[in-house]
Amino acid sequence: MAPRSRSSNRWRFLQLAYYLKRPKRLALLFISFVSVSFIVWDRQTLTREHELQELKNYLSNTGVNVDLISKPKSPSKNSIQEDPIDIHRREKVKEAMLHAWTSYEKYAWGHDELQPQSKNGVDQFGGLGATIVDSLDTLYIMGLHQQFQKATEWVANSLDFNKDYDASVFETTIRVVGGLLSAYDLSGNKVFLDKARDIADRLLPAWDTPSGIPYTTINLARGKAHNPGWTGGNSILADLGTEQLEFIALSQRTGDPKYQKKVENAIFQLKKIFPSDGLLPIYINPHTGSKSHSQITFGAMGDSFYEYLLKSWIQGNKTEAVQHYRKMWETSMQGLLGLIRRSTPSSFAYICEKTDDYLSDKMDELACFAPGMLALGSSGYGPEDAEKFLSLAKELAWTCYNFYQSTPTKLAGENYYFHSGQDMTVGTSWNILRPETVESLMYLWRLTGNKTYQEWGWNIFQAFEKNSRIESGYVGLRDVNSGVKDDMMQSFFLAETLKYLYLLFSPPSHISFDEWVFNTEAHPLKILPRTDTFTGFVNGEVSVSHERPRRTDHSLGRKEGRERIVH
Ligand code: DMJ
Repeated sequence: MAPRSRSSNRWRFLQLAYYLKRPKRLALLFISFVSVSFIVWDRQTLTREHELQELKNYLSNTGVNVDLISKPKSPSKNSIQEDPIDIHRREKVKEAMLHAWTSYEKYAWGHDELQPQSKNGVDQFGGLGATIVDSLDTLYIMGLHQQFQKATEWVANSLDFNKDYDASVFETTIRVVGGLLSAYDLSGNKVFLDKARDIADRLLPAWDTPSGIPYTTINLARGKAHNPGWTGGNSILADLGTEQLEFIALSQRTGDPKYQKKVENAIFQLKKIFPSDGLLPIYINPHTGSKSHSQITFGAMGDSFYEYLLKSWIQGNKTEAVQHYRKMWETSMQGLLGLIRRSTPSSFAYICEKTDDYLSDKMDELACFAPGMLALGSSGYGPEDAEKFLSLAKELAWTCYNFYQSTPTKLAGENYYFHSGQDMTVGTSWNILRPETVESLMYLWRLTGNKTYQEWGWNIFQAFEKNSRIESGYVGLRDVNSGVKDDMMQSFFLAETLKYLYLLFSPPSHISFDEWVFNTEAHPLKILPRTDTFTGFVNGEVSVSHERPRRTDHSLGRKEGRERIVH
């Protein structure tokens, strides 16, 4: 008996009853607990601030002017209310980005893209470090500071555009000009703006055609532009109509209207030939400015022309100067309604392609950006049309999600055919890590608040993790039925797919639609006051009077942008 009593005596301090009988000791214990917690918390804070200060000192010593994302002064409303599942999923996506980035860093640094199986770098864009430039804003938004810093140094010291290379004007604009401008808007580091101007100046001669419709290809070192043979000498609708956001943004930030004039002139040329249903064929003749006989599609070679009509209106603050964009977009959306059919037996809505008067029951996964676009544009309509287009957006998103769900790997093929009684069947069966469906899910989730879209996005993310992740990066699939892998990590996987997924699990106020507009490569551009006015045509060219915004350009909301970053 004696030993048991000694032992219970020894542990009496751990029993609640002991303290309930001794209130003074209870009070002392409580005070000690609070003091120790405070000391530990304070030490951690000091250490973090010390690290931040060290990094700041290092940056200023190396002459790099980057604003670091500041630690929020107090937890934001959003972080308090956030769903822990969202936080967990966001972290998983961030980890995926880190895996993609470190693989690229290890095996392909400085090259355009990584071939993860061969562990090689390849230069499909002329050797402009496309993955680095495309990833800058994703790294920034995800709070991957060290990686962003290394990428910044590469841009400042190694990015060289003087390449004897025939570059795609479209790809270079959306990835490089867009990526640099977005990094500038987020960080305020002028090196990005200077580089954006350098590459844009090299692209600009592409617009020197009799009609002002740009050529699709230009030699970056020599400035010689042309259209490739396979287009029959024509320019491509999605190319010539997807440069407006970037070049307008560049004019706004430099105060030089020449960029904006070129790209807006192309739209005014299209306005002259714009049909009553707002649907243009994919080939436009740059010499005459007329349509060439070809297909109408919301997929490859047509898609982002429609996206930029809407987004140029949003970028222009929906002001009088940009009303024509909205009008053209609404006309095109009426035309889009004429391309919608529903499958049997499950009634999936899909967007047909059209040649002459013939509709073909085929839809590209690329056209899955359309649900997001429709949702984004729906609020500019009156209540009835807003409801109609939002509801179409939801239907199309369901179809696109089923492009993924209907395959054994749960990843979508490149395009789908719809046959009577069979719903959808995969046509071209590869998957190259494209973003369009998760892009639309992000828009729909933000604009409807319906968490179902997050669930769909999470399922798609898990399918990428299962099928596309390998030890040295992420690869596409040669076939979504068999799961056989390819050997390419597209830069848009880091620029778009992972960024949209990350934002799908972040509060909508992070890079909010009220302050930012995403270019077609998912690079957010800050919406600035549109200070110019369209003053008509002079010698067949658009004339705009342009005033540089009074406040320093990057100060407009840069701070707000930083405060909304999710770490
Ligand atoms: C991206 O480069 C852009 O989203 C473009 O508008 C379409 N193709 C790819 C992604 O699929």
